[in-house]
This record gives sequence, C-alpha cells and structure tokens, in this order.
Amino acid sequence: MTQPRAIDATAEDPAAVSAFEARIANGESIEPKDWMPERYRKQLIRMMSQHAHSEIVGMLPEGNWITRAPSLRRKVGLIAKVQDEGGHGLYIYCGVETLGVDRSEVVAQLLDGRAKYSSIFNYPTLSWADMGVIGWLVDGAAIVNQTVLAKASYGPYARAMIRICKEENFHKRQGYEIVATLAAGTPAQKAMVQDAVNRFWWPSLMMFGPSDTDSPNSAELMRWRVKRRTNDELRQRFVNLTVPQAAAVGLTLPDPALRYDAATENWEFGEIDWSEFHQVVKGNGPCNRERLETRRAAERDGAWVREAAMAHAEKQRAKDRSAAA
Ligand code: FAQ
Repeated sequence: MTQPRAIDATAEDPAAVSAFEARIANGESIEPKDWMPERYRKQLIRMMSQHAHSEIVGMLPEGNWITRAPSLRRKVGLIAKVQDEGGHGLYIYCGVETLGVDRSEVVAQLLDGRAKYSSIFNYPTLSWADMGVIGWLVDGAAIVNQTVLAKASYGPYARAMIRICKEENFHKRQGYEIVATLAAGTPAQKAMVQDAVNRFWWPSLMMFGPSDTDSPNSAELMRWRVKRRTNDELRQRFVNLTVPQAAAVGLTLPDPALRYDAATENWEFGEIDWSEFHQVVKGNGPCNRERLETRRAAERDGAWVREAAMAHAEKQRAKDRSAAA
C-alpha cells in the first residue's frame, strides 16, 4: 500500500505508522515518494550521510600512497580503488537526496564536525603494506556490513549497496593479493605486513560500531529492517571469515584470546578497547584533525569549480530562454 508523503502533524498518525510497519514486515521496499515516519527518514539521513562521508574521507589514507606504489600495476590498481571509493560516496549522497535533504547540507555537517564518519579512517597509513591490509581488512569488514545492508528496507540505499559491494569485492581481492605477496616475500616484507595487521586489526573490529548493549540506534533500525543484523553479529561474522584468511598467508592476528569454539562454530576474540573507539569517534584519534582539515581545504579549493559550473548552467538557461522567446 503506497500513501502520499505527509509532512504535517498527521505524519505520525498511528494508523499510518502501522500501515508502514506492515509493509516493512511484508518485506516491501520503501521508495522515496512513499509515506514514511519522520524518524525513519531522519535515521536514514543520519546513517546514509555518515556512510557517504566515510567513503569520501576513506579516500585519504590510501590516496597517501598513490605516488609511492611500488610498481605501475600496483599504482593503477590503487588509483582505481580510491576513485571507486569517491564514486561510492557520491552515489550514496544521491541516495540521501532522495530523502529530501540537500547534499550541501550534509557535507556542511561533515566539515563543521557535526556528522560522524567511520573511525577506521582516522588511523595513519605508515607503510605500503597498509594498502594491502586496508583492502583485505577494511574493505572486508565493509563487505560483511554492506552485503546485509543490500537487503535494507529503503530501496535506494539497498540498491546502492548491491552495486558498491561488487566493487568492494575487487578492492578486497587486490588488498589480499598485496598481503599474500608481502607475506611470501623477504623477512623485511613479511615483518612490514605483520606490523600493518597488528595496527589495523582492532580498529577494523571497531568499524562495526559499539557492542549491541551499547548501541542506541540498533533496536529501531532492526525493527524497520534498515539493519538486518546487529553490530556484534556482523563483527563475529567478520572474525570467523578472517581468521582462516590470516592463517592461509601465515600471518598472526594480534589477539592472544582468539580461540575456536566448536560448540558455537565461532572464533571467540578478546575484549575491544572501547575507550579508544570512543576517543576516535569524539575526534581525538591519531588523524581526525588532519582528515577534516584536508576535506575543508578540498572544499575551499573546489569552490571556484562549483561557482563556474553554476555560472555556466545559468548562461545556458538564459540562452535557452532567449531562443524560446
Ligand atoms: N565510527 O547506535 P550505533 C568503507 C556511531 S565504508 C564512527 O551502533 P548505528 C568503505 C554511530 O554513528 C565504512 N562512528 O549506530 C571503504 C552512532 O552515532 P550517532 C562506513 C561510529 O548507526 C573501504 C553511535 O556511534 N560504513 O569502509 C562507528 O546503529 C576502504 C552509536 O552507534 C558504513 O557507514 C564507527 N565505526 O550503527 C572506503 C555502513 N560505529 O550517529 C574507503 C553503514 C558507530 O547516533 C576505503 N552504517 N558509530 O551520533 C552502519 O552500518 C551503521 O551506521 C554502523 C553504526 C554499524 C556503522
């Protein structure tokens, strides 16, 4: 049942809300012109815009290594990957706009520090091995999260995830190939990639968000089938998939508590340092200030391009108007 979108006080009419929830329970996809509770719209704007910001800020740690890639093949792969992440950000911003909010508004929230983006991108990339480990672990974690989001109840978001996951799979493979090459290389190369794993393992687990008992948004998002699995469920899935991948290339994950539990068929893992997570999310991670400053500079430096494009569009419209007169 599709209803016109209401924007007045009747928007939260209990009958409308239950009709909406019945559609969700029925597995229907919610589309931009469908009626939706204001809270659903707000939650989606929050989550999708933060996701888009993560893709855009996520270009920076890897962009740092484009000029230092060790071969032409690696450089081409890395450029393509970073460009893909930019595309994902723009694609998701378009999805946010279907919810009735302007892209410039959500970008302003990122630049003035009101909006969050993924904690993982506030860590530095210190060696070439980090490019492999980001592809393997960070894109690997993103795939686990986003494959499930491809079944989210909001149509434009779910469809964006299907397309994005296809590209993320390539990213993960190129990362794992770098990791496998270094792990089978000289002792110095193996030590370099082990060091990268040691630095990125725990922050990758933090990407999935706080544990379920400490996740204020999960219950509502699960009820509305935006999220289909909890933060802890997805984190566990990622660990289960990744432990054998590390073993296959002879690398160690930096967690002495890792242990296979045959009863649950899960790899149990040690306690996450949540104080580090909260510090990074609050803006006090190793690179938060640098990342935001880089984005602000890009916004300033690109202003003339946006202004020129707008002036050109206005000129074209004036030409069309006078031709039609
Ligand atoms: N970092 O109640 P919950 C990628 C915030 S894309 C920072 O559990 P929710 C591709 C959360 O926003 C990576 N903040 O929240 C790539 C909330 O704050 P708020 C991004 C975090 O929404 C690869 C508060 O904590 N992916 O990697 C984080 O139910 C390589 C309470 O948390 C997505 O965004 C965090 N890690 O669950 C690009 C996927 N975790 O807004 C370049 C879509 C939580 O209430 C290179 N998003 N917070 O003030 C999601 O699946 C969810 O939003 C979660 C958080 C799971 C991230």
